[in-house]
Amino acid sequence: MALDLYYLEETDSVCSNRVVVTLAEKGITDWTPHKMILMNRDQFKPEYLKINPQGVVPTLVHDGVPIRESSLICKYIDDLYPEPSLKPKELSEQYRMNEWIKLFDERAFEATAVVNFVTKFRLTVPRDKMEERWKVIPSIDRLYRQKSVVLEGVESPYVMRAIGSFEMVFKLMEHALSDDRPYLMGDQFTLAETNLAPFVKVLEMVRFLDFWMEPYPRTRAWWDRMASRPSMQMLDDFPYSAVSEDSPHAKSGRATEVEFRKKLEEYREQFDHAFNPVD
Ligand SMILES: N[C@@H](CCC(=O)N[C@@H](CS)C(=O)NCC(=O)O)C(=O)O
Repeated sequence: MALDLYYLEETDSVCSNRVVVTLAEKGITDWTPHKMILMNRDQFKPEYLKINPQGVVPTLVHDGVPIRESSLICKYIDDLYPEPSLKPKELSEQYRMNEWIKLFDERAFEATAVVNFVTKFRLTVPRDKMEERWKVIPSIDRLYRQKSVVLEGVESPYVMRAIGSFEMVFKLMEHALSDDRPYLMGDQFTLAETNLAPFVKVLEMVRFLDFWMEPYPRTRAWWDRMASRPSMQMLDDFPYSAVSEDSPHAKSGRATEVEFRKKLEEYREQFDHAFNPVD
């Protein structure tokens, strides 16, 4: 059996990291790495577009068959190697896990990209480099989002949307974890964890995690459990990590913190009442 992974090896490459962390959690090592570099436009090379027509990373190729979409790749890997299983046994519980993953795909992915762009990309990538990138970006959604966030900073409406998305995710998590379960699905560590932890990692990289998670102590404890796992610690060895206080993520995050926190407070004042999970 041949498993080839086309991915980005960077601490903040969230979609690739979902897959890398899932492989590590399952103890799978016999895969062939194909490291991609976005700045070299590897994702738009004809041979890559054949396996991923949207020109996005990652792609897993299993015996010549391409599997796309990071959350689906993680499920595929878990089905391909049943042990140790990263999904609950009960069908209804599998559905619940998939409901979490759908929420992370739909809300947390874009929110994480916005946090990364309003900090590191906005403050460290030269504007002419961004303009070059925007001229050839194939997705109108990404173009509007990136331009708005880079040009308007925290005043971009996408920033409020991102705050709303993470707030919704954290409120749902805090509620689910209120029975002191260690993981979202109970005692079992599952794909719900591997599909969210790389996103939350970016909040840690830009030093937003401590203030953002203040009202969510159980979610914070969940994150501390994630952060202590070797599969997550491995990400700190990748390029662009933010262990150092001088890293671009740490510096640009700290430079944005005051104005970002104001937006978070504004959101909580206006919308906190609007969404509160109950049993
Ligand atoms: N929904 C896709 C999204 C993949 C995605 O957007 N990947 C980013 C890197 S994290 C990418 O390839 N960006 C290409 C670009 O910026 O040109 C998935 O989950 O796999």
